[in-house]
Amino acid sequence: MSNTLYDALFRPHAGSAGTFLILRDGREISHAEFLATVARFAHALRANGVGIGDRVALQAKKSPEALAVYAACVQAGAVFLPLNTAYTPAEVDYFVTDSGATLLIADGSSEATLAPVAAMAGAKLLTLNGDGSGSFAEAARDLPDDFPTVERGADDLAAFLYTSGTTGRSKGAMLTQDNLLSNAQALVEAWRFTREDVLLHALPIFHTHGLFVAGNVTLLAGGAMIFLPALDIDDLVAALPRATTMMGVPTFYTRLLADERLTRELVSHIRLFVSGSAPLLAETHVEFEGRTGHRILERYGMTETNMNTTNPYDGERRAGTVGFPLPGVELRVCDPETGEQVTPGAIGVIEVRGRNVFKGYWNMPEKTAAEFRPDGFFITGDLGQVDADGYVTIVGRAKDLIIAGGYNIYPKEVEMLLDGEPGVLESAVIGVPHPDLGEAVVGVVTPRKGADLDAETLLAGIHDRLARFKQPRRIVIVDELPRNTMGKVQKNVLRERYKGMFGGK
Ligand code: MLC
Ligand code: AMP
Repeated sequence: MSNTLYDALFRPHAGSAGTFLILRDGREISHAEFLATVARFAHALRANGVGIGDRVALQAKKSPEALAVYAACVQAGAVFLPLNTAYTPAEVDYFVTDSGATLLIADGSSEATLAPVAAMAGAKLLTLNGDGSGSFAEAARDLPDDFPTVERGADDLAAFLYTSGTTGRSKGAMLTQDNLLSNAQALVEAWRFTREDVLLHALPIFHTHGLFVAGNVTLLAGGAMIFLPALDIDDLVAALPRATTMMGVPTFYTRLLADERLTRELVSHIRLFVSGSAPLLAETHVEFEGRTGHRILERYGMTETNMNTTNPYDGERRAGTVGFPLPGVELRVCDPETGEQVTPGAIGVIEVRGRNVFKGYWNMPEKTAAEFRPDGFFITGDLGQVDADGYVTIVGRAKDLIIAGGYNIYPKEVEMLLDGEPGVLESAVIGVPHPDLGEAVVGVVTPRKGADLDAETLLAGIHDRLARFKQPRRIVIVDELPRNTMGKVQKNVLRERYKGMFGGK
């Protein structure tokens, strides 16, 4: 039976005693061991009612077993739906209900709170803990370690990744097997990954970056990953001498730079550092080169499109740019209003087309239609320009979006909650420069007449409904919000006013 993704990423490693995962405690898991777990998990999915095309939601700590759930979904023909571990039950409720997931697998510590959520959504709930235990693992334990891979074609769905929207309602981006495979192929080629590579992996595995860019690329190349639970600089320092590559969001690099143990010697075994998911300050790029001799390779992507552009492996990696479109990716810069291509070098909205671009938003045909041009180009909402040499630079965003530490926060979602709090007339949520996270969330709130607002009460009010990383780091209470002549809140004025709040650049 052919299964586009399984055949490329997993099947080639059947029976291989080569190391796939190196864990924090030094334990190593071979490709063959990993695939045996995957097969048992695929049986467990099937035994728990997951059919072909059904959605399997996972909100679990990073572990080899959590990664195996992804692979098991591929093998069993299910659609994998990873969820940020920071999401509150209220947020998980939305994703499970909206996607119509058949099964929700969650950490044991959230079982009690998620049980009513799963019950309401008609999903079965099983557990998977960070140490690999839990009722899902238990259900799989005695099942066979080979599984008849389900036939799936290039256009079949492999994953749903939810991205928030400017309306405040999250959208399930539907990614096909070919979206994922074609992008992994392009990246392996562009970044010269081979089976000799050992990727230092400290990213979460519920997003495109850690799951598909890092995971699929390593699997396709047949290499190994030092698989760390999260970003911890002591762990990175300990692991760097054994790794050949590392991928991270810019915070990884600024935190490394803040540590005096980062030296040329420490990274002498590394051949490539990759950064993405948020803008890498040119000065970080320059400082990192000064300290280590390595020019960080910056690339640009998004959940809906996988990776779009990359700086060159061999040519000049230009600080402040995201390089060139990957082979197979068409990129153009257009006037956001007219959709006409801008003159060369001018700023406009970046649009992309190619096998990397997702199939659409789940159950949202109008939203999908609104974000594609009739000729199939996807409107990214990122503002950019292409210079005379073809390097793409991201200069801003047409979408109202904050990126903190590589996580996206849509102000609208936060504003809707703040606006619903007692005594609030209205709010504007903005991102301001932050030295560690790139941007930090700030809520600017105006009180209703006579209301006595305070920041702590407001934060407590929204606490249970919003993941912590989306919550404002600071709330400012003002009499009124600045508006233009059309009555629209001028967020640029607020961003300017509060830009020095955290001392970021
Ligand atoms: C954690 N916190 C954050 C945060 N991460 N707040 C804002 N933004 C973030 N990104 C908060 C926690 O809620 C907690 O709050 C406090 O910070 C400390 O938590 P922690 O778990 O110790 O966090 P820390 O180790 O500091 O994590 C920071 C980080 C992490 C940058 C290492 O956020 C991270 O791994 N980010 C990577 C995100 C990613 O993979 N993005 C890719 C998206 S895909 P409190 O108040 O409780 O103390 C994509 C496409 C593409 O964008 O192109 O790749
Ligand atoms: P997400 O929806 O989480 O996939 O985030 C995608 C967004 O991250 C893009 O639309 C960009 O705004 C941003 N992004 C990703 N990589 C870069 C980069 N290298 N430079 C600037 N912004 C980036």
